Amino acid sequence: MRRVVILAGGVGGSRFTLGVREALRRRGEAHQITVIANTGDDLWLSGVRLQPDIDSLLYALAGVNDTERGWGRAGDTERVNAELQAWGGGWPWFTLGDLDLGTHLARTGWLRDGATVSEVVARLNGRWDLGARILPMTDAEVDTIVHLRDGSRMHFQEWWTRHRAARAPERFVNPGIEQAHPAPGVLEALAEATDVLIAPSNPVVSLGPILAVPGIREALALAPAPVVGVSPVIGGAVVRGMADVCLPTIGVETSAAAIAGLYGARDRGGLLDAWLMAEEDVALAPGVAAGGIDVSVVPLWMRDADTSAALGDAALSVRDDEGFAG
Ligand code: FO1
Repeated sequence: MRRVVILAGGVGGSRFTLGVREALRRRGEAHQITVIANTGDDLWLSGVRLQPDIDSLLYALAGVNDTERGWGRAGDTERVNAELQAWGGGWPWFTLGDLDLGTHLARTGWLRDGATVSEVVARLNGRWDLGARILPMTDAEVDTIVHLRDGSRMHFQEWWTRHRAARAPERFVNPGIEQAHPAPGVLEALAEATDVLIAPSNPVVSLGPILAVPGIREALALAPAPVVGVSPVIGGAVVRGMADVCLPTIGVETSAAAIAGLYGARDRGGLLDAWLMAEEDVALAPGVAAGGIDVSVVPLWMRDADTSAALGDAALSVRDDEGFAG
């Protein structure tokens, strides 16, 4: 049984997870996929709890996501949102689709009834046959706050969707994360995994919060499986999202090699055994390898089911290599 654990944010994480699921299906191998998802993007708005990364994964795995817009449900309408905004509720720059609101209402109701975040996410998992299990990184509320260089601060979602990351960030913080615990099942999944994959998600605001939950880095260090990361940068530019605005806050260049360096080699106190980087960045491969990380140079563009499955297969192939087969 192949037990694959993926650490992921929203859109990049969803595409990559779909690719891994497709690769495993094509291989015909018995498998379980567990996605440990970022909850730093979560927020309260108009009395409902939103979980953008969890919902992106959920909708994408269920095949009901809006692929053009990149978030929300395909074919959604916005009647409730129009009415909410007519009342002056919500955020004028933020759209809550009608179908999407059904998810938020269900989630908020269960939370109000006393369910934990992971119990709620388990219920969301149960509606569709996802071929994967999504776990929140933690049950604690640790929403990402952006401290701007002008001295002000705001919720990550406001910075991202209202300001399109145009206001210079100084740092990103997740208040309370030092006291947070990994959600039930997270540490067990890492201990039992045959493959641990770090999706090509934003290293600062998607993977950063996951890795900041006390215990998760330690569990990665001890995991018996190889830890394989996938670069979110191709040819020196981010594939999607605005990681290039976030990386300077932690002093990291927007390059496949610099991000590999940020994660570091597992046998030198870091996270990675292997790093998948793009053909466009092949010149940087020797530098990454010199840092003690096995490098595979592969096509990283996930344009469709076939290219995503090929990338998923490349990530799974690391363990198939002799060194990790045990
Ligand atoms: N992104 C936008 O750019 N504009 C929106 O109005 C918006 C609404 C929205 C509602 C629910 C949800 O789960 C996600 C939503 N997103 C929206 C996407 C989201 O803000 C970000 O892309 C992610 O959080 C970044 O990972």
